[in-house]
Amino acid sequence: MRLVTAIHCVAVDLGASSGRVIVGSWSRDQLALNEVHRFPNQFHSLGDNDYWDVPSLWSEVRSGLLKARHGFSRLASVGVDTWGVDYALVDIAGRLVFPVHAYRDPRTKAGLRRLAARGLGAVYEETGVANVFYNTSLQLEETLRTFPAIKRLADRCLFLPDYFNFRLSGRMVNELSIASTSQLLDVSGTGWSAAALRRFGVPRRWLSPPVKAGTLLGPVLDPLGMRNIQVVAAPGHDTACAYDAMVASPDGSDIYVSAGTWSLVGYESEVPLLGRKALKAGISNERTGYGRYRPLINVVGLWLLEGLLTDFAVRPRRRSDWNALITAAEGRAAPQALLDVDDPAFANPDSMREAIDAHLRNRGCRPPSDLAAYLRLICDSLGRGHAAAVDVLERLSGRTFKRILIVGGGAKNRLLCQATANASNRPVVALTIEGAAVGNLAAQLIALGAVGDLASFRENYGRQVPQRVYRPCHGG
Ligand code: LFR
Repeated sequence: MRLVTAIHCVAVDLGASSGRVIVGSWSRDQLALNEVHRFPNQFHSLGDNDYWDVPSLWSEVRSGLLKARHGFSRLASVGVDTWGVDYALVDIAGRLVFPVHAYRDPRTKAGLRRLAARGLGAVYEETGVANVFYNTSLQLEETLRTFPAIKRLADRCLFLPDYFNFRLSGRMVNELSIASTSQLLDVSGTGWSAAALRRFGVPRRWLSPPVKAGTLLGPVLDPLGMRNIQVVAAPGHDTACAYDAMVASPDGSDIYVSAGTWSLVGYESEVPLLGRKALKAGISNERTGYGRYRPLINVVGLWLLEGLLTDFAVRPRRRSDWNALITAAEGRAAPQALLDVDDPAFANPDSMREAIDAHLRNRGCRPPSDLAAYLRLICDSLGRGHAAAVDVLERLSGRTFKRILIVGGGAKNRLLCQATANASNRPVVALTIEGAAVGNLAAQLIALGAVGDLASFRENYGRQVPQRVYRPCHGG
């Protein structure tokens, strides 16, 4: 259908470091984006634990929706995506019965050690998801062990996008892509894994059979004053949305990097990538909102830079400030040694600068002298981390990846894109778009019947999306 009058949809895209509300207007097979609201996000530490400020997030979602309604007289729908794995435990009325922990909370480390002692292979065979300390599986296990009464108090486990969908529509559902980040979904179907639920002690009644992206959840609830807006279950996982925005070659020869707080390096497939080698390489077989597989590797990502900016007490705001910092970093000498981006010391340190300095000193290297030199070190190290992930995915899948497509904040960082091209010896195509929001909007447009399917969305969107190609260059 070639719409002439525009259809306006709202994407609520919540990231671990920032959130945004974007109106997408689709007409004549073109998507125009309008960011109406953006806000910082972070978790808060209290004692030994880390928590999300859910009421504030909800208040930002509402502010964004009000701004969207103010700017656009007819909004057709809204969809929500967030980072993976985190969840809210609620009673039957949707009231929070437990604080919402942030995934970097170290509370699950003992659980991961216990799991490792029993052998990590079984849970990987069941779920296809790599064993990392922040998986929902281990988080729920820790809560149930520490507070057994929670079993009675909670009626439902809603992943964060599910929870915001519930606040908007009153419907409690678990969406497939976000469910697939939990390490509780059966890798061979689209339902929950009975073995994994048993293993982690998670009550079956807390979860409902996952719905696919595009499910209509009903109109926005009355108190929000937007009754004519449909709530659509977008792919709830931001990475699934970002992958949907990849205007990839249909022959499957592209590999993706969604470069934000994390760098998620992966591809789409009809089949999961399993086995001992995949387990060892830390490959997670997450799902698209439509049921396909996204075998991917989590690389630490621009979280390294986030932490450093906090340590240096600077935060470039405008594009020009970022450009100045990147130009300074480009002028720095190549680092003596690169960071091993798999070092768990970078997961949630008190000071990222100290963690990086200690990591370098342990290897007999001097730490960088200023922020620009740290940025150079981070980009070169992430470039090598991306390349290593691409190589292992290529080797284990038996595919050939000719190009790397990058979306997210990292796509705007030319130093990172060039370092990735150089280290991987492949062209890097940077799509300087809000990838997650675009994939979220695509799901809404498909659900509303304005676009046939994801393939036709990508084909149309590919003609308009700004792309910059970085070619490998080893000239120093
Ligand atoms: C990226 C992301 C990753 C997930 C991590 C933790 O925002 O969603 O895909 O592994 O956050 O949830």
